[in-house]
Amino acid sequence: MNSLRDKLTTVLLTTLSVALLYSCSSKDNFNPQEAEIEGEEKAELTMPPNVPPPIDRDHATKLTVDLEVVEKEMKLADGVTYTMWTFGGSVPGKFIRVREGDMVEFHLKNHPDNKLPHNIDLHAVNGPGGGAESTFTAPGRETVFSFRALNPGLYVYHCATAPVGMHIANGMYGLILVEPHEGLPEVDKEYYVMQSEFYTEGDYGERGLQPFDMNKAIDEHPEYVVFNGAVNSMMNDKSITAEKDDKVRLFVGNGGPNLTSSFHVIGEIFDKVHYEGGDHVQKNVQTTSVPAGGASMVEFTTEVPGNFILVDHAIFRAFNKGALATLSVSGEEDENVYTGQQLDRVYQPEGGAIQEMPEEKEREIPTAQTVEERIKFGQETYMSVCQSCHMKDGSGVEGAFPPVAESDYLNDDPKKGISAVVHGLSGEITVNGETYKGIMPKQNLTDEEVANVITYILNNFGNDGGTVTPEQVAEVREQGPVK
Ligand code: HEC
Ligand SMILES: [Cu+2]
Repeated sequence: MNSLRDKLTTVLLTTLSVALLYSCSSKDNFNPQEAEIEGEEKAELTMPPNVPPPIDRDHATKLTVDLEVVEKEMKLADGVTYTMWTFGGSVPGKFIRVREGDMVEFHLKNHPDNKLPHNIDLHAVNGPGGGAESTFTAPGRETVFSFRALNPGLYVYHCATAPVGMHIANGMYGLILVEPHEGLPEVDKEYYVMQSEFYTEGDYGERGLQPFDMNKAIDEHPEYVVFNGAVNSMMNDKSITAEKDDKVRLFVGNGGPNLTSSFHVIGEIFDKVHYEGGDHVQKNVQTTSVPAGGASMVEFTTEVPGNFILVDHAIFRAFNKGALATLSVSGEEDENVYTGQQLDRVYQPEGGAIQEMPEEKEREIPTAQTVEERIKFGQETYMSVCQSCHMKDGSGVEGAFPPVAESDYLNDDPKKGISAVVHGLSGEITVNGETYKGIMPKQNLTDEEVANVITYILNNFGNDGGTVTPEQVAEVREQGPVK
């Protein structure tokens, strides 16, 4: 008899404790609207790519946010500047981190040297205009309003003063994180990355102070698509960093004003994505959409060292408009995860070992009898082999492939051109005053073909002319790289 009662008691207790556990862990009755406000604090704001530290408070507070609008000329790309309108002196604007339930007292200050009025629409606000209606602020003024952070998540803020598109296009956006009251899972590194476009009167790379082009903005034809306000803002010594086996969280935003980002990190898989910046988590994601005026939190572990490139996978934006950044991961290689190249050898489609092959057949290459023929044959080689990188008109691709048109590097000594083709070329070189640090693979061409293609280039694209013979090519092949 006793044992039955014991059993019943056990069942009851178990049910009770499960119910208790459930109510504690998944829904703990936190009501951000009713949370008691204890004390007050000033929010720490950070410039990109930095993020303020996690909030370790276990209560809601009155949190003061001070944000100053500064209009100033800033670098958009090498040799290119733009008059940016900024929240806090950076593009994107300073990162704001608050806790769910906080009462945020927001101060918007418009520097007296500025020319225009501004305001702020924070997507984290429940209230008219997301605060815009309360913050219209002329130069030399300050406005204040307060809001309760009711919905945890990652939100965009932006200026909403007419013409709104222009204020956003000029750099007026940033991110505000409302941390859930229980906090976010701990990670090793957090970074702030925000994509946006710039519509300049000059073409991509055209030097000088570039004015805003309203027509290109309306047509949605940006010259620049960038992360954190400038081409190369997070490249080389400014790369964001992590160590092997770090857990990394990126707070990714998109200021637009027009384009949706196909955000991707080359060589990484997002273990978790809080898509659209909300509560839902999608796992094992390659590329996540970040809409204009939206955000996403992505998390991943850096299992192996190396450079991992952040891109908008609408890929011309990455390689031709600037949407590139680097996460540089240090640490020991781990062949259990990634081996690196294990082999690079001659490939014989017919299976050289099994079949009896006729003597390795030389490719049939017509021998040029005249310089004109050399140029003509050279053009064919150029169009089939070289133009994919150096472009049809020899102009190259800025920052990636040097021009062979009017190339002082080549004209200085055509042997350097021969060498690039027969031996390949890497390491830093300067062509017409621009530095390149690319890799040109050595090309599998005969002496005759190399003579033709270099002669073609020398006699086209505004170069100095001249002829290269197969004998000269053979010499360079013998003698090794010329630089
Ligand atoms: C896969 C891309 C690629 C292809 C294909 C390619 N190159 Fe290059 N080339 C480069 C890169 C990158 C450099 C610069 C290397 C560096 O920065 O050290 C370069 C440099 C050169 C240079 C010296 C710099 C200059 O601009 O004068 C010449 C000449 C040249 N290439 C000619 C050729 C010719 C001729 C062909 C075709 C037979 C060819 N390249 C095919 C990528 C390429
Ligand atoms: Cu504005």
